[in-house]
Amino acid sequence: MRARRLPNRAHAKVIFRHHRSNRNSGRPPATSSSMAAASTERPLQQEPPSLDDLSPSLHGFFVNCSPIQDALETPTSRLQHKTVDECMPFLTGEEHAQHNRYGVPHLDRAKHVRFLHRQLGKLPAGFTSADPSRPWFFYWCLAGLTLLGEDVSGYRGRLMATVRPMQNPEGGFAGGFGQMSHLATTYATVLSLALVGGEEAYDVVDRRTMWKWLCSLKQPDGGFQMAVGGEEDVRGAYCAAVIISLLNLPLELSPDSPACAAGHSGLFSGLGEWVGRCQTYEGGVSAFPGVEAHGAYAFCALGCLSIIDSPHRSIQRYMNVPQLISWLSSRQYGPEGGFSGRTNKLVDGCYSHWVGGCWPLIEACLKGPGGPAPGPAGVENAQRAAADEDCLFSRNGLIRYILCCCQDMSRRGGLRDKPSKFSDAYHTCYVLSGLSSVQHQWSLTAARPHEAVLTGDAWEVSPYLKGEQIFDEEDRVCTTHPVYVIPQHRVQEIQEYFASKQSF
Ligand code: FPP
Ligand code: K
Ligand code: ZN
Repeated sequence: MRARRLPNRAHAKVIFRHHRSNRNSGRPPATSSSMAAASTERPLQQEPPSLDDLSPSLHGFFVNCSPIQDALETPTSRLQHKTVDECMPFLTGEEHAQHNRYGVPHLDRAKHVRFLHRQLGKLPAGFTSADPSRPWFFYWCLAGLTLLGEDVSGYRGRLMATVRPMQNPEGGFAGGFGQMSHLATTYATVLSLALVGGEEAYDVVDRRTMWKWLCSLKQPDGGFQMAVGGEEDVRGAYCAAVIISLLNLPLELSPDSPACAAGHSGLFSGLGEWVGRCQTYEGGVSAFPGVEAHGAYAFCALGCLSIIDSPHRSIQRYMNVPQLISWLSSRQYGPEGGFSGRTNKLVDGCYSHWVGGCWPLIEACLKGPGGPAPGPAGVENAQRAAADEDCLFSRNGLIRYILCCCQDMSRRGGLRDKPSKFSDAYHTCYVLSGLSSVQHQWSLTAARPHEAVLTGDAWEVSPYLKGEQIFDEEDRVCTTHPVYVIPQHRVQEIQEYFASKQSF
């Protein structure tokens, strides 16, 4: 019997809503002004860093609270102050048994690795509501382990056996046997298969039915529905572009696609325009045209545009880049150093990826393959900033938020949204992806000749070494492709395998 379920929303908040979200540390929250006093009372293995130690590497913006304070108190401003108070003792090193002279603790690899392996095993009953998201857990854990330098190919057999029954005869993967195919679970499954690697893993995917199913999701306005009859949003645009380009699917539309009636002839036709319509008056990107901009959707938009053409052409063509940069820049908060997902909301470790992961794509858009691309007026200032002062945000501010505030240093391990939240697989994956991106420098070294082809873009990566390094070298994590968020060689392997296949 086939149980029809509503398409599941991907955000982990939904998955973890039954968990207690606030942990009472049994200690009154420290305020920023009580910081100095508190640090002299509590003996530490090392003295907390002085502001002089921090200032060469961190702008004052990340050391002190903003001198400009809005006098109007609202629930929003109270929550923001509470978050600063919660983070401060972690940012100064006060909360950490060990830290370096910048107040930054080590990345506790062993604990995070153990946490992720545990999340791939049998989970407690509280996770039943997360059952339709099982492919997400595979992706988050396998991607997280890979970022920590673990070999995940040993999971190949188990993964193949688990996802095989989740593939539907109509194409695509569901979150479980007997459920409906969904773009998010299909995306997570395809990436998981790519992560474990190997031809037998790639061959689990039925590419012919996958192509047919994607054609049925392609809409007359150019976008993609997440499931047949489901919502159409920018996650769909990104997931579809990732799946199509990794599996080397034909770009032609099947004549029975709902998009054909509107004159579209290809899976990517009208997609850039549709994504462009999701840019809001704030400069950010919303789930679909007309709603609130959110960081997760900015990444989906830029990722999708970087697949349908080289980013220096497609992002410039479909987005107002100066406005997007202005909105992305506003996501980094001081003194926390982390990113928020939207205006007037709080920092959260997962936006280290959703927002932090936008920066390499923005840089590629501004610089193009070797040298600035000609762009509309207003882009030049940003180009100059990206060219000489290495980046458009504070790398050290973000690194400090991640290592100081996002690690669960207890036996549990794993990474988290902020100190008062529990770690989970979703945050572990995306905090580590963000850490990887901020610790490395990506550049587009070659571009495809024109948008009609998908191959030819070459991305190069090196450790980011400019300026003062506030983390220890052993805490640099592995690299991950800025568009696909799996290692570059895994992207290449799956693409080469399917490129070698003549047809379905
Ligand atoms: C708001 O949550 C979160 C969203 C509106 C977006 C969720 C989407 C994703 C995480 C990305 C999905 C991407 C793919 C590739 C499927 P909130 O209100 O709890 O958080 P906030 O206060 O930080 O906005
Ligand atoms: K959040
Ligand atoms: Zn989060």
